[in-house]
Amino acid sequence: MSTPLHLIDPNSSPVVPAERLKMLQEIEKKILWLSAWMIHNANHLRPARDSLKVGGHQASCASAATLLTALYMDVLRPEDRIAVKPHASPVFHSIMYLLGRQEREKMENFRAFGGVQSYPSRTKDTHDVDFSTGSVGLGVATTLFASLVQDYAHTHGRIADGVRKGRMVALMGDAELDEGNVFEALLEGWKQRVGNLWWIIDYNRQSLDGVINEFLFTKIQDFFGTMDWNVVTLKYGKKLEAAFEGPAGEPLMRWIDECPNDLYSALTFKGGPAWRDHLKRGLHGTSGLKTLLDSHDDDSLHALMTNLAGHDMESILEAFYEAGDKDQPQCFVAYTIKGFGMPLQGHKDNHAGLMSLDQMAEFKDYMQIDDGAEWDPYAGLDARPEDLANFLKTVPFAASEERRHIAPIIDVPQRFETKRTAKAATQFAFGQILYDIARYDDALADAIVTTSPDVTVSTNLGPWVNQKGIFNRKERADVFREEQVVSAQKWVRTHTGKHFELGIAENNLFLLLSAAGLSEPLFGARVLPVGTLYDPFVNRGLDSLFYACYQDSRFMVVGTPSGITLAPEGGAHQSVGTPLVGIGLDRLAYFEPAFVDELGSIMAWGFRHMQEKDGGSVYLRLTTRQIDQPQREMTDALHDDICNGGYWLKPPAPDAELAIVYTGAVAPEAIAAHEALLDDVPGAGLLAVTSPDRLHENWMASRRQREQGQATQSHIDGLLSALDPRAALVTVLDGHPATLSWIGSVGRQRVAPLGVESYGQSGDIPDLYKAAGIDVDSIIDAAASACLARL
Ligand SMILES: Cc1ncc(C[n+]2csc(CCOP(=O)(O)OP(=O)(O)O)c2C)c(N)n1
Ligand SMILES: [Mg+2]
Repeated sequence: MSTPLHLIDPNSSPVVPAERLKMLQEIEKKILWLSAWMIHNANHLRPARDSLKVGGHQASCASAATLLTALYMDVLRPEDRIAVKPHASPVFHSIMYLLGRQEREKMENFRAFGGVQSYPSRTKDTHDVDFSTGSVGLGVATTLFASLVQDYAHTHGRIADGVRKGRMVALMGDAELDEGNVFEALLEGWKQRVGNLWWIIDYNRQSLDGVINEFLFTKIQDFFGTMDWNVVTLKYGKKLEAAFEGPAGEPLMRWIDECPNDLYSALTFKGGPAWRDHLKRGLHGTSGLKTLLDSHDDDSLHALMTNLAGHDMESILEAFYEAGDKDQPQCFVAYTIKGFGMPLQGHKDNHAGLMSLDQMAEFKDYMQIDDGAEWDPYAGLDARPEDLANFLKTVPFAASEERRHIAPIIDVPQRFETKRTAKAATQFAFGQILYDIARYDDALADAIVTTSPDVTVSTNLGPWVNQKGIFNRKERADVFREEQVVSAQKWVRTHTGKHFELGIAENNLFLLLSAAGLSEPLFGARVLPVGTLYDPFVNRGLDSLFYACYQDSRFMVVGTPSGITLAPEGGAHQSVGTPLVGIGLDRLAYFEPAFVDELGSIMAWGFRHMQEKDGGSVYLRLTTRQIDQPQREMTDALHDDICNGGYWLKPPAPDAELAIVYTGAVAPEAIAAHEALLDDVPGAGLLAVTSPDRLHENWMASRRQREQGQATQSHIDGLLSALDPRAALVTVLDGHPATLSWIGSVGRQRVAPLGVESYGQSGDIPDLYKAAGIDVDSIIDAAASACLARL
């Protein structure tokens, strides 16, 4: 190689010097090989210990190999962030391997414990994954919200020194466009005027089961065009473009344009002779056809007919450099072939298809890889190892060793003060705490960003928004205010506002929280995101919530109002299973306080937990029910107990025979039942559980520690040790009874679990609590039966 390698001047033509192009094509070959081999090795050469197939997607990798090579080996810079389509994980890791950022051992352990993950994972892969992918559509949409978050962090001066603004990029499968969340995000992006974003569609016209309608691309152009995106179609590679200028060029182009996707795929699978045969029949009598066909042998005819732009390095680079850093979202429709270059190419069943041993032998031969050289980065290439090594050293993406940033911790008071009123509801206290933070206007207020999917006012974020304003890339005045229309809400939209006003799409809420909760590692910006929604609609965005936690994003989500306690609102607005979501979801700490002073402790703990290395996100399940508040001093011990998940509101007498264990809005019923029972069961205890999740997690952790010989006692073990071992427990909450019933297993005590198992009926609290069996009488009855049963 004589030409020095250098960064490309986008104004020069050709976009990339010939020698560089050649090297990129060699690297592409190597990446295609390594990804296919990684999957083959896992399926055929690694000893199996169970009857499950390992799997992997060789054909999906092949269709994305050129695009990802172009991106990582040439176009991307360290500050750019990319979501790679799930099934191209082996391609991504092969690229990292060539860049010296992935170990061979992990590649050999693809899909095994501790090895390369089936789908790129921020938390389980150890190398440079920007956004996890897996559940199709979510990674794509996250890039849109990450772009908005990056803009937010910039306009608010929160980006760490020396961190440069990057492009947000998604390399997506075409079938990801079937996911509704992608379109929810598109519309929101339009409203928020998102600018810096590339979505590159690997347009192989195949999904898992089938071949996609030939006119999908017209709809893509329409959708994206309507949302003010620039759509770039990458259809023909350079060879085909040249052929269109030659003999029978125009008819050839028409023939390809009109060729149904399934026929094109079938011919791609069959190869040169089939192309020749169909062209002869389809273009019979066309002048120049014979010259065209005679100038190609079968292999070169096949190469010509499959020369789509998504596999043509030069065409791809031209398009990417043309897009540059434009502040308008770019959609690239890159025509590709699923299984390109492999014996599987074009076959409609190739999604999870794996090359057989014979096919792999043929492919290996074609790639010129010798036995034993399968993992060798240099084997089989038409490039000298030292030239390749030198090239890899100059790859712009790899210029920076560390792409994950750290931001300073924001101080949070031990707890927030709440108003001392006789009656209060946790939802209103939540709004008041945020309002107070806004008024203090300190570093904590600066770090908090809020968002809500069209329920800002009804979840009590209004006072915060009035203080801090709405963020939008395009400033807009509050017309109602200017026109002196009296309203409690001030809706001015500015670059410096601190609330993202979202439309009603819970997927968007969780994806925005997910992106904002990654702003420390992605942008070096400490941002503490707080989102609110009606608790039942946690279910609507559940996959995105799981996805956000899987990425270890850090946020606080408030589900309010919740349960059947929202009574007359009734029907589908009642949430029953969300406490179980709170318990079941890793990296999410679920709390359901009854009293507002508890919330003051929990929110402060939450903002700290969101910043801790081994911390996580926080889910608060709140209510609009106003209940009597205890007039008490918040001691440090009580504060700690609240944050650890529970405390004795009425401690039991020594060896008491009964305890009522409650969570959340049913506190008045639990208190009343407890008082009523004291005559018959003197010394009965009343246990307030502020976080069934924290109690459970801590109990499980201490069990594991005990099994390893450590002397520990979990918080719930400690609390229950005050009771007689044969005591009865009545557990009660406005949610599924399984949320608390496990507490009986802690000390092997008899449990009467009360809670809500069905929903959908309007009513008032007395009627609904009675129907669900969580009213005072039901608690007393359950206690009586449980006490009798233990005799
Ligand atoms: C939400 C979700 N549903 C289903 C799947 C299973 N699945 C994995 S890939 C795939 C089809 C993907 O097709 P496409 O996006 O076109 O990818 P490519 O053709 O590039 O492999 C499906 C249905 C999934 N991963 N996520
Ligand atoms: Mg596809």
